[in-house]
Amino acid sequence: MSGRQWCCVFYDEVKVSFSAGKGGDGCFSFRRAKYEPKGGPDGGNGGRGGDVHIIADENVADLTAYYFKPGWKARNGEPGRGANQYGAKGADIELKVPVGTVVIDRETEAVVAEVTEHGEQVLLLEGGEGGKGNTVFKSSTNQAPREYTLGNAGGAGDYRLVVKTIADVGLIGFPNAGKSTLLNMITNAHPKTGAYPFTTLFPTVGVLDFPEEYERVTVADIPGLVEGASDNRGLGHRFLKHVERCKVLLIMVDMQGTDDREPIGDLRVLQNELKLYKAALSRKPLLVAANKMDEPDAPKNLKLFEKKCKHPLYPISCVSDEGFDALKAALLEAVLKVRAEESSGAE
Ligand SMILES: Nc1nc2c(ncn2[C@@H]2O[C@H](COP(=O)(O)OP(=O)(O)OP(=O)(O)O)[C@@H](O)[C@H]2O)c(=O)[nH]1
Ligand SMILES: [Mg+2]
Repeated sequence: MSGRQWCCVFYDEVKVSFSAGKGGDGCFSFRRAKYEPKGGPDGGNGGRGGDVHIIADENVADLTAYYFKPGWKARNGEPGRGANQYGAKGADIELKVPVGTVVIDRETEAVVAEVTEHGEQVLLLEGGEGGKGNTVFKSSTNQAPREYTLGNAGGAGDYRLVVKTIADVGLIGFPNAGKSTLLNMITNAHPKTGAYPFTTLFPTVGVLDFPEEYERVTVADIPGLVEGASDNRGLGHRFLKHVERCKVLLIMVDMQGTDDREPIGDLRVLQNELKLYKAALSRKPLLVAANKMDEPDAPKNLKLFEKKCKHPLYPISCVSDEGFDALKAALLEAVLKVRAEESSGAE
């Protein structure tokens, strides 16, 4: 469930149980006043139970709060009282979750809610209706009703909360390919980089600015994949869910072939992992960045790679920032194309 980076733990999937508040019971009461022996019914209605809302908040980074406190309950409605006093409504709870959170019912595995924009709110569970006090049952033929009803139970459920990162571009590659280095250089994000595998242990999203075009493209650095990731090897497929919503995929390959790796083999393995995880991922527009072009073996490897790579290819170096402009322009173009397709499809 978690990855360690420095002292931080990142939770992007947790099991929780939520319940809305029970409605307050209706009140059974008759007015009692001096010189008024048959005061008539005055039992008030119970208040509604509190609702459970999910609200997307961009300031919430992950689901840690729900890992440590998996059970949440809205307040019950207050019971009605004599003198026709209605019970107060139970307070709602607004559960703040990261943007991109999906709520899955653990019993049916159905997606019951999803929040994809900051501030988006979904009513997940409704509080129970309050019971009716005996005043409600008064009629011309029933002046002294003895009926009243109890409050209804509120909704409840066991869920799985899953965060799926929302970014335009998903940056994928083997550990050490230089993904985080690129994100550090071209976006405002600063994920940790290092000359050892699995430096990055959770997805980081950076914003790539295009001031002249008045455009912005978000790029998610996905922790290094390895062969068998879709089968849960390495950091496993748990991070592949973070590319499901990306519009465009950018695979980064180490063109130096560090540690005797073969660049074209790396590309094939990564593409295969995406396909094994979900066939739909392999239908997304795919660009390839050939990184570490400053290294001695890179030009020779690139020549072979170019012949076999069937996707738009951008040789770059994060040491000299060679090729960045072409790569950035290509990313913008690919993202704008998908955005246009999506908005024409939505019309
Ligand atoms: N020579 C050279 N080294 C690079 C280049 N880009 C990144 N590196 C180095 O490669 C190593 C790995 O870089 P990271 O950015 O941490 O790699 P990553 O793909 O994020 O790795 P994980 O987080 O483990 O998946 C670091 O030592 C970087 O300095 C490059 O263009 N040229
Ligand atoms: Mg990294």
